[in-house]
Amino acid sequence: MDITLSQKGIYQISSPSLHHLFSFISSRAFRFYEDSSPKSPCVETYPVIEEGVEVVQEEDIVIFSYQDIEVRIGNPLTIEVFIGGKKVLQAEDYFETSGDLDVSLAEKEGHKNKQSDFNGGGLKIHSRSPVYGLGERSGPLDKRGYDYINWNTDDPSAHVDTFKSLYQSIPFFILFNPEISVGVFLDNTYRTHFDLNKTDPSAVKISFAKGEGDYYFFFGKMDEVVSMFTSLTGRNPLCPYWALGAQQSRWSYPSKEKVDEVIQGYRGAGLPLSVVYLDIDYMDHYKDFTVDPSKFPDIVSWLKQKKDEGIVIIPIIDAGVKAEEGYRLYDEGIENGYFSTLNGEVYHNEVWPGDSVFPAFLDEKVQTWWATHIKEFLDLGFGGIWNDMNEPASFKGPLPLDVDMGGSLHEKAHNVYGHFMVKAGAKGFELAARRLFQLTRAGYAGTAAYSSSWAGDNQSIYDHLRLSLPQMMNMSLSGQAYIGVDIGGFGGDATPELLSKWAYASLLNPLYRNHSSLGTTDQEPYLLKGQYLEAYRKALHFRYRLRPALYTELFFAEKDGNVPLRPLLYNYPADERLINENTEIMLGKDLLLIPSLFPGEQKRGGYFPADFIHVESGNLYQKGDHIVNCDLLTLPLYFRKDGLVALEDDEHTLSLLWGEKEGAWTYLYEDQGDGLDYRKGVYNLYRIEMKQGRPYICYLHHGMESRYTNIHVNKFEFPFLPQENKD
Ligand code: MIG
Repeated sequence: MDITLSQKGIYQISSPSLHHLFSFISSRAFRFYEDSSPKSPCVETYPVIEEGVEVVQEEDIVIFSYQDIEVRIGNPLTIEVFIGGKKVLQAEDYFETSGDLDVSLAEKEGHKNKQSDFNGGGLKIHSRSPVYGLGERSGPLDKRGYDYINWNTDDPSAHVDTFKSLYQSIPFFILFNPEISVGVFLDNTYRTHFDLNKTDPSAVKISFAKGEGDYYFFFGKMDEVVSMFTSLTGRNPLCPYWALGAQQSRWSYPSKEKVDEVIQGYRGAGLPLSVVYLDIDYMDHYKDFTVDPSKFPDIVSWLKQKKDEGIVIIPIIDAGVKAEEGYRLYDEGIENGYFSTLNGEVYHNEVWPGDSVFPAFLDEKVQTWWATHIKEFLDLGFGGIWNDMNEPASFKGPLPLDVDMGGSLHEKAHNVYGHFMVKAGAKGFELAARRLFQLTRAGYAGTAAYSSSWAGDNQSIYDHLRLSLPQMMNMSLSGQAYIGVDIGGFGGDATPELLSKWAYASLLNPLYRNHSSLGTTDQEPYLLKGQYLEAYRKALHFRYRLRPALYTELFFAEKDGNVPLRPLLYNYPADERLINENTEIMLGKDLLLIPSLFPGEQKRGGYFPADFIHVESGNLYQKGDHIVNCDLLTLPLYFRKDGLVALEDDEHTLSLLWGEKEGAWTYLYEDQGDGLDYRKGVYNLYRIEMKQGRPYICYLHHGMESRYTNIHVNKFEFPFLPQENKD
């Protein structure tokens, strides 16, 4: 084994089996990677520790130490990590094998073969710890016992627990420990396979089909691990304030009359609304960056009119571009060689517009070109961009693995195709000098820096209502702050009960969007009747009040890598009861949602990790198990008795949820709601603290006149009567 200093702080380890580089990023993070690792799609630069690293070489082992962390790398490959003398990680080289059973007959009968193509390399980590992260997945919060494949996949059938892939691939997970959790990020964009204590209950095995083992390890409390991961890979920039309001979508609202009808429907039913999406049918023959003038005549003045009415319109943009001479985007792309190629010829497949080609998004020139079109489209008056079909999805079979997507073949580019599409899109927002607001279906680690995500095509089934909680929590723990699912479910027909329960269960999701597929029953909330309408309205009204809390959480998500939507364990890591709590979710440190997830349910078990107060009744629930109301007309939301939550009653009035704890405090962030001036300091950040029954407001940053002129304590529409819970 040979150790040399390759660059300042970066050590080369060479032996017949090792050709790796090592560097500390901090005393709680390091990178260990093959020296042939390519440029990362998401990690730009990071601080390499140059001073204070000690390197000791023994026969077949090298020991790197820095402050209280010690990393021992052995040959053949083993990795052991000690912090303060305590072992926190043990791993070794791993090659997934194919097994030697002949599976050909079983395959003929239709059984899937279990042979592995993940024999490019990998790592076996000795661990029995709960596992979180991995981005958007089906299955429970704690991923132990499951295995997942990182390969962005558009599968419209109902996502069930055994699905191995969905639209996004974030090859990052957290091995939870209340003191020192371990974050592992394999920055390899080829197909990768993560077996989380499935075939071996004492090990997590990660392997890749091709490419290099490029690993980052992070150590610390769960919140610190996520924050280190996002500081490396990128964070959601703060969304505009309107993005926290109600959003309505459908495949499709085919004309401006229909959109106006939806807006009127909301208004007429006393439901607030902020955003309406235009799905593919607004386009002229599904051509990106076109608007069908027969359906949306004079789009610019219509968009202006909507804006004045307080409604933001967001169009969908698909990855596949119609192959049609005379269509500007196609012609420009052909002329400049901007489309993906196979054997030197532009590659064609089929998507919505029919014969289609695929921008070579991995090429920077293509990104710049795409950005100019995004800018032009935004300039018409659209408020954001909804990116779809960017796995990329295609109708005539998957794209061959050797399609060149911009200097990178499909097998390597696949998992980052959507990532680079939205990176290009984000450049378009910069050109237009607009605050970023994009949604994307596909993504990789770090995609959050360019786009927010929704969880794709769920269905109008209770299973998916239940899935939404662990799915959001794991996406959150994978570094995605602004996320949501289609409220009411996309595929299938939502019953009124399911729809209104979904409105409650999504209350804390930053993205609050009702969306539904072509051919399904209409599920706009104003079509609901009686108690279902009342329930949805109640959810929406409270949601609007929650916006300051959501905004503040999202501000800190960008600034510090705070996780807005949280599993309860994030706030209460010592409480083992919470390791696989799939039916409750928190926003920040003080808000807890315990929604109904079953039809017909009126009451359910609720576990309170501390003393909480129901926001409507004022009932106090002491730490522990309780039976709570979750009928249609009860808001299933609680706030921490010792905490403080700032709600917005109207544009100028804040009201505080306060459980009468002296010294309870919260931060509050406020800015102009849109635009980029907040980056130049035009914002306010307050710390509000309760002292002797009164709120004391301390400016941490004072950059503009506050729009809040009134502040009430405990005064909001609902009666607030702190009292012992009698249930
Ligand atoms: O597969 O544009 O996930 O939200 O409505 C259909 C039509 C293509 C998939 C998206 C969905 C959207 C739909 N799209």
